[in-house]
Amino acid sequence: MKYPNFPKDCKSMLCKYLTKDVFEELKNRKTPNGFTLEMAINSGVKNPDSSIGVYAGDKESYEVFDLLFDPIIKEYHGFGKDEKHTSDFDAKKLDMDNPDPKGEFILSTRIRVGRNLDGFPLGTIISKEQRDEVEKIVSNALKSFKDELQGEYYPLKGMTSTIQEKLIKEHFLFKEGDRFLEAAGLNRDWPEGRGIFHNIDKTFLVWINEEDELRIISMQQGGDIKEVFTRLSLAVSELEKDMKFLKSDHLGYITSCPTNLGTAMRASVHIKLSKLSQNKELFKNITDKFHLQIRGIHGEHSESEGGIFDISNRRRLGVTEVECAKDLYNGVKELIRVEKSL
Ligand code: ADP
Ligand code: IOM
Repeated sequence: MKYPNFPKDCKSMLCKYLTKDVFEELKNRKTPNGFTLEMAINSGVKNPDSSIGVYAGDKESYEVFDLLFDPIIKEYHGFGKDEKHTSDFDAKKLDMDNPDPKGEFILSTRIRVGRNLDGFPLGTIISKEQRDEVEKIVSNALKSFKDELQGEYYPLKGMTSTIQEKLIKEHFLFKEGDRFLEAAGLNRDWPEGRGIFHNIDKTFLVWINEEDELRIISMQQGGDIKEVFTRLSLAVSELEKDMKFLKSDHLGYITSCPTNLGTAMRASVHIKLSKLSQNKELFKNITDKFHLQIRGIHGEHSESEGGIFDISNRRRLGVTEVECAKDLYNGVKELIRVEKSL
């Protein structure tokens, strides 16, 4: 394997941190599951417009390829090699009102966490049999969910394209054919082993075997972050009764992309900021100050439409779940304050 030929304007963290020295040091290493440097960097090599460009194959990847992952983790989360991650998913500690009580700016709120099962490699190198097994374990556990969390599992295989497209358009389902995931090995055997569980109102959803083995999601119209968080916290603790998630003291919940380590939580709102978004510098200054990320209306790598943005917490490791939700709340309060003043 040769050192990759990155284009000159490449801005991904892979381009930044895969120096020739790091490459030489790591190029012949392998995790016990057979995950190599070539596999870890393929997504960023094939897609120089990646923001990060690196994926893990298993928990061990973060140790075996530490020379590459550590600086990325440091820059993205501000989290150092000797730090310990702590969790706090206690909804009672979220002392917050609805940041947009009149519903003038926030269209909807969504909070998701990523999870992977202990005892299995990550989706980048999972075998078809293992992936099917994950689907079985998770969808069976969800069958016993009650009350508001009660719902049904819909495998992707056999779903009509009309239903699939409608679910994607309405922001409930992951998209198909993502080139970043494709190059990471995450789309192998598509659509086998993938699917979506949701309750009747589609306020509680679980994606099975996308970028992570589970994406556990709570969402609803409007800006009640606390209600969305409370539902998610309950759902995650119910799932934890039936399965063990992959985690470590240092990195928290282990995910295939280093941006999701720790809480693996992305708490977001779809928010209309018609005026503020015209002033790109001011918009960026506020989102940077409050540790927020700006995405387009159809998720990562998509564009905004009609002045509506997907705003979410950026830090996920070295902060608790409660702090992730507070990052979103504090930032959104400020964005609304400034939007109103313009
Ligand atoms: P993830 O959040 O799982 O990392 P994406 O950024 O691809 O993945 O988003 C997945 C889907 O969730 C997309 O359709 C996106 O528009 C939708 N979404 C994200 N945040 C919200 C929100 N606050 N309200 C409604 N839909 C949302
Ligand atoms: N989480 C992952 N999809 N993403 C950070 C990809 C990238 O742009 O590198």
